[in-house]
Amino acid sequence: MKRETLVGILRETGQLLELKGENPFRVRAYENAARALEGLAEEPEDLLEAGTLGEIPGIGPGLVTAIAELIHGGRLALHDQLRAEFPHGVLDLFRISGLGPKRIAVLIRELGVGSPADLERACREGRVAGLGGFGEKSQQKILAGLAELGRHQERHLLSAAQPVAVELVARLREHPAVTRVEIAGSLRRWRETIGDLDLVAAVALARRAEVAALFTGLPGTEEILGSGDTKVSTRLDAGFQADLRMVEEEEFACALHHFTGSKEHNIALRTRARQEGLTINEYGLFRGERRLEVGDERALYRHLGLAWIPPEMREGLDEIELAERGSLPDLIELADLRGTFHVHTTWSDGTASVEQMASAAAQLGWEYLGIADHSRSAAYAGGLKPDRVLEQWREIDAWNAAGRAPHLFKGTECDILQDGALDFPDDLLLGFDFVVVSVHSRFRMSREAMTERIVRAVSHPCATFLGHPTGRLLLARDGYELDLDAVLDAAEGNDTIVEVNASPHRLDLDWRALRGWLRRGRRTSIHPDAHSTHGLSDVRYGVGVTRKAGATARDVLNAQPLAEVRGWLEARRARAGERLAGAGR
Ligand code: DGT
Ligand code: CA
Ligand code: CA
Ligand code: ZN
Repeated sequence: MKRETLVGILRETGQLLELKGENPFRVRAYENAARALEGLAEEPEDLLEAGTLGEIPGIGPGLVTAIAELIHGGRLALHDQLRAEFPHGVLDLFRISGLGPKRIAVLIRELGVGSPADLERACREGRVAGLGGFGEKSQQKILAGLAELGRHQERHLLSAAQPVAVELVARLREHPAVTRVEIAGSLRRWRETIGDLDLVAAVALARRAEVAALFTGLPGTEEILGSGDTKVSTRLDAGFQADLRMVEEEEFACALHHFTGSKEHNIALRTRARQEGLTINEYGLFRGERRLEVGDERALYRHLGLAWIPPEMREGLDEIELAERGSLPDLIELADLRGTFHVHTTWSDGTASVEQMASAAAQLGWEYLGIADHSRSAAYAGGLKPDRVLEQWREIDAWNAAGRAPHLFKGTECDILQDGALDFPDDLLLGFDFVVVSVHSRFRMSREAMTERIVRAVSHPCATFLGHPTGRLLLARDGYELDLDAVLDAAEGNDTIVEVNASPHRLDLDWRALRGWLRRGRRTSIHPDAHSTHGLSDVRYGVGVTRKAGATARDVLNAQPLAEVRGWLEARRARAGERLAGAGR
């Protein structure tokens, strides 16, 4: 067992005991032992074996037993038991500066806070300020602590890194010595989260110091981690590291390829090169000592007998095989989208009116927009009662009757109730052009119950789309316990489309599972879940992960023209009407 794991478990045990309000001496025993082990010159294993672990200051007799349990069995029963007693995210609350265990215990008990995300919501809604012993000032402090935590976590949302990277590239491109510069790494592959940012530039050796100085002096740079002729690293105040690699012009294509990764893809490609008697590294492609001319990535792949593989697909799956057979998919592009579904307005919890959302969609060149405000049970999100739904329909009908563009579809994001029933009666559901069914409450159910719940919902004749299928919030909350395959089976059986929720906090369905869904011959649809006009452009993240899954425009409902989409929705609705009438008879 690694020392840091051992220390981490002891420390967490102490923290959780403290949250429970346990005897402070017992709590401190765990923290002291963790600290003692951290500073130990010898290996804890060796001392345990020699029987001298208990002689180390800070390690009491009870703790020797606990450490022995960890070293021998890899786990601590007490720790497991405590973990099960508290929501998964509570330990992250300890990482917020200025927040101690006593106050965390109050937040858990009084507000049901189970993670930093919960706490942030509670602060924004002013519920923390209202607690005894907290007040407005501590609420502000907690928010600042949360922002700090967000900046220093290990991974970052695609949406946090991308604009920063685009800006850095633009600034580098302005320098006359920079002949080429591109984003590489996981960001270029459109991974849903990013560890650090990688950039590759072609700069003549004599001018690299100038470019390094430019890069380290860019606004938003918090710290210079290293600066040399080939690599410059900085820490940005956005919270992550940026690595700039500088190479010669003739090396650029291979360097860009190398630092784009993924590592798995690179390894597979290298193996293939070796079979052809070639060597690839970050500086070039070689036959023996001789450098082959590689002007761009296409040339690199061509030398290996392969079609160019889009960065999104370079994950070390089956992309090289597909490139070899010439059967790489013609991936969907942002410009292929003709409209979207699943957007919110001021009718529920959105910040823009129907008309404003429609105009923004028109600006994006879209032919249609599907409005989907919350249903009645989503009270926290201003869910609509049936009479309000009818009122909203009148507004949308009037828009369409006036012949305005884009065409608006009448929809709802209908809550999936605890038992899998939908939140509106069937006759109302039949009046919508489309229905997104989503889980918004009671996330913590058993895997069986949650699976049964969602299977029932996606099997409803009116369920057009399954919304954010796993409920995950990236870097904040795992998806619910779920047999996803069973849900996908049911969706397939009912011709329900599983959405790609393009909110950068969700990107759900995950692209790995989406590959499987597409391989069933099913379509998806890319939805921004927008709560503002600005939010509509989140579809670009959805397109990124949908490309990762290998989707073409044909695989995506909202890449189809209005007439076709309307026809499909109408046919589906007619069929739902027949099925419900048949069931009622
Ligand atoms: P990240 O930063 O964790 O989101 O993921 P990446 O993919 O950006 O990884 P990073 O920044 O560590 O390295 C950038 C690329 O450099 C990576 O995708 C592939 C390449 N690379 C890094 N280390 C290795 C390695 O050990 N072997 C090979 N073949 N490639 C590597
Ligand atoms: Ca990276
Ligand atoms: Ca890196
Ligand atoms: Zn939702």
